Amino acid sequence: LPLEERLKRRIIDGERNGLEADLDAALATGLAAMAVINDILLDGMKVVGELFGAGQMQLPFVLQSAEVMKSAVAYLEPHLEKADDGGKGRIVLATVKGDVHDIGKNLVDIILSNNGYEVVNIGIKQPINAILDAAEQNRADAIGMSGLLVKSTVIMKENLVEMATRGVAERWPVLLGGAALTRAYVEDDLRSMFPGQVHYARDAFEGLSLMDRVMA
Ligand code: B1M
Repeated sequence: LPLEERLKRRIIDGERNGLEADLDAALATGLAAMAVINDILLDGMKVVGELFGAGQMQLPFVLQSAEVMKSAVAYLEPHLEKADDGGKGRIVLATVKGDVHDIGKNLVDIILSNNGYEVVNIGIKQPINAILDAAEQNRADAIGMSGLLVKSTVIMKENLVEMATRGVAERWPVLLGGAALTRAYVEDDLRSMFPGQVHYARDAFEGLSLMDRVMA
């Protein structure tokens, strides 16, 4: 198989053997590390999602694919462009309560960290209490919530309601992202009920440009 196809296959098949050599080979062709992630590896994850959704792939294999994806991102991380060294602002990032998906959240972490933000990544399955405590303790400038399950979109709404109830809606601009969200849900439904700022980020790069806007 050609290199790109082989790398994509590694994600789909959850095959780690030879991964690093293939990643090195991809970088040696002049591809940027981010392009390898976005244009090749994430394509593989997309196929994994489709196969799983269609009942053609069992969960343990999805997990293996996710592990290979994570290893690949970790291997590429030192090669990612680093524009800035922090100081642009601080964001608390979490995957919401009940949700374990963290590959997207961790990509957001990498992109923001490499572009001047300090990221306090508190992990997966985080209830709103933990998110707000972390934001308070770390004097965060913004809060980012990720979630991939449809039920996570409901949790995000509950989280915003809780922030409003506690009177902290205007304290932290909120960034929301994850595959189950839509722009319309965030910008029409959620925004109309939330007294503070709430933004939808389709991907990690939109997350970065939103942070740049929020902090300007
Ligand atoms: Co799960 N899973 N999964 N899964 N999984 C999905 C999400 C699903 C769509 C698959 C499918 O059915 N086709 C489906 C959800 C369906 C639904 O809710 N309607 C699903 C399901 C059902 C489940 C379980 C319930 C399965 C089960 O147990 N029966 C279970 C849930 C457990 C739980 O959370 N309580 C489960 C478990 C798992 C694994 C553990 C095996 C594994 C996760 C491993 C891990 O993350 N450590 C896994 C995986 C890998 C997937 C798929 C295949 C891939 C997700 C992924 O990593 N994508 C996924 C299919 C899909 O998404 N279509 C699926 C790559 C990643 C980079 O994309 O996170 O969307 P994503 O991030 C993007 C953007 O969304 C955005 O930036 C990134 C790109 O730059 N973004 C943000 C994300 N967060 C952001 C935050 C921001 C800004 C941008 O600011 C704060």
